[in-house]
Amino acid sequence: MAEQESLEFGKADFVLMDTVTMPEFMANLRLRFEKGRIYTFIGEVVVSVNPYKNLNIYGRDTIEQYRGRELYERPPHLFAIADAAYKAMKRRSKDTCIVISGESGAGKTEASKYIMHYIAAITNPGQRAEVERVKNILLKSNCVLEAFGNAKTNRNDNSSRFGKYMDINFDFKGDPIGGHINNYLLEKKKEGFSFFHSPCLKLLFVQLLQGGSDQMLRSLHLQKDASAYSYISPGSLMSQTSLSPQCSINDGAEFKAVADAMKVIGFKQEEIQTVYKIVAAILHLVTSCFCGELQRRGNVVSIIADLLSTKSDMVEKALLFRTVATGRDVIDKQHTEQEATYGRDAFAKAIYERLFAWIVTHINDVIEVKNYDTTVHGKNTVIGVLDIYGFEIFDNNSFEQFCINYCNEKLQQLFIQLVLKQEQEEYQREGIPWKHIDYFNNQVIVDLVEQQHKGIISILDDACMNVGKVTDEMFLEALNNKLGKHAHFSSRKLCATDKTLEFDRDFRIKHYAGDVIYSVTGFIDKNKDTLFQDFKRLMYNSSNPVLKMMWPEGKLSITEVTKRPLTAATLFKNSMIALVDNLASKEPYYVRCIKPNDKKSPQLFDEERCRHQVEYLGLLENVRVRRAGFAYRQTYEKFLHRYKMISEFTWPNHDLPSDKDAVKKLIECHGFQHDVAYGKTKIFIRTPRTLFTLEELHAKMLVRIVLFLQKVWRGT
Ligand code: AOV
Ligand code: MG
Repeated sequence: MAEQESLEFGKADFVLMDTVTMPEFMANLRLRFEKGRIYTFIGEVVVSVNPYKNLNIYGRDTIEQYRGRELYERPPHLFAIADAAYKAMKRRSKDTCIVISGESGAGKTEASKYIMHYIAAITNPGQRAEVERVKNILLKSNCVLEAFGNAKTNRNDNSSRFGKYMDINFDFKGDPIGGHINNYLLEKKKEGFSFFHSPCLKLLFVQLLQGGSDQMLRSLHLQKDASAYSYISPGSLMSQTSLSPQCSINDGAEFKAVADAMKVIGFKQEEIQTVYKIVAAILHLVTSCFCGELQRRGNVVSIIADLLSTKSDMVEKALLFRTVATGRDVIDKQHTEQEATYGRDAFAKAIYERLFAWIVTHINDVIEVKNYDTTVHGKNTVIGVLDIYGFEIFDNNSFEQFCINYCNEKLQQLFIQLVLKQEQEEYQREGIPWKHIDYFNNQVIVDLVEQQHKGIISILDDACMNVGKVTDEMFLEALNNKLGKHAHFSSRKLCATDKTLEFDRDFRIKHYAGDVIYSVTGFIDKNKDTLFQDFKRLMYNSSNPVLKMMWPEGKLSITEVTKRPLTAATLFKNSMIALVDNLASKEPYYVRCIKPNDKKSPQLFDEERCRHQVEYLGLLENVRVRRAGFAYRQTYEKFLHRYKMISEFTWPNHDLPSDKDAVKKLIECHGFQHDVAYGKTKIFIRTPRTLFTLEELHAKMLVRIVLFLQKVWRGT
């Protein structure tokens, strides 16, 4: 349990509440928020409330206070959790992970950065150059990935539009020697715009226009004046990003920071050039119009061709035609205007997605652990940090929100499995008297989305199998038929009186964190995520080696492409299942982030909004399980192995009938019997303090033994 700062700041650990009730929980959370104490423990879980203001609590002096200390010795902080994960990894050679969850704008990304910052600060005391290099890249990678993958939404000004799981590898000394980043589904398009439109890219464009030198902009065929691009409305570049004047000024500096970070990471000058060429090409691409327009804008085509290092006539052909194989013949079929627009948008999206993936791969290449010999250096261990897009509800929710919210269901399920379920099951298995604590198990919603054959993703994939025939509305119809009776699914068709839903467009999922209405519009297209093969070949034939590398499958000719690729939803589902398996294989530490209000205000503690989050995150249940539970457990055998030297009854060996009896004797002779319970195979210790005392006794005894042995050797 956390050291008490002072009661004026409320309770540092919710486990210390007098009664475990919602009003008391909320009163403590509010009091601490108002006093600037944004972190509170629930045992080893950190609850964090976004302060929406800069607090002076992340500096060097604070880091020193947490370094190497036990979790409960210092006031709650992200650093305490980071240190606990680090210690577990170092002391016990355990792979650990820190899972940061909470809704959009709750403070996950900021938390992940402070955690990384802490780990970087406490490692490599010997200043080894290679370790410094790796640390530097790990830290700088954030800046680059955020520039390409974050955006302003109406929930968060710096919203992560991609999920990130970063593994940091440590050597036997506990210093970072490498890492690996996995990224998950990048949102490429916002609903409600008739042209390709990505909020992340917009920010990049603005940065580029503000920060790029005149010469650079000229080479990219861009004009410095952003208003020149306003003709790409609806939703013009500037108005939709709603950037304030201050923000625009910062974008110049931001541009430089990103360029510098790319250099530090090891991107070569030509590669950085290519990155900007691609960004510019996308901008030109989305501003190009079609058919007669395209001819008149021949200039745009040649600009795109120049930026992508390919030929104008090939770009034009890929935009206006597609190659189809009919039996043995291969013919060029001209697009309708609609097809051409679709193709162009898909192309722009795909270039952007490949660019992002390439950046991640590039970072991974330079931080990959190479030449680590475990036989010489011992085990290489890992701390994983997960920062993903939080649960979100917009006015118009589409395929991306569906994926993002499903991801949050998976993470909530993992929390339930590891913190609420397994814990209680273990007490039961061990025969420890235990009153079951109820909680809402969201597995039912996870199944609704991902179950084979019956889940929403399967139904969507089935719909996508019927090429060109099935519309979004028919997909909704299939959902209605198959899921009509599901308690967490509804649509207007099924519930005619529900006026919040559109008759033939919407369906609703009752998520663990709230009801979300999804519009089916675009589900099929986004799931199929088809890009005409012609674009892949166009890019593969680029004379720019970086671009060529991004499109390896462009090598195949039309007659060789046979396999239907997995759909976007299935790929996402598979990546989520793999992610959860990976996290479950590690020792998890949790940060549960809460968003105090929807106004980004540092003052306002919106009681209603906060209570809702406390409820759906299952925090009260977490306190109950933790409070009734035990901080530490160990098999009798292992426990004896470590502590037998602190009792005359067990040292060097005991003559009691079983290890369990020996442990009982040991515990009683130190007077800890009121703080423990004896299970079938394990001893359970309620408070960390007892364990701490046992450790002290163990350490003292070691000193005595050493002194004794020295005496023996000296023959005195
Ligand atoms: P998120 O990652 O949880 O949302 P962020 O970490 O981006 O949310 O936080 C949103 C904003 O809140 C930040 O840009 C900061 O202005 C502020 N903030 C968060 N944590 C702190 C802190 N510890 N100290 C000061 N300000 C903070 V999303 O990525 O949208 O799910 O997808
Ligand atoms: Mg984020």
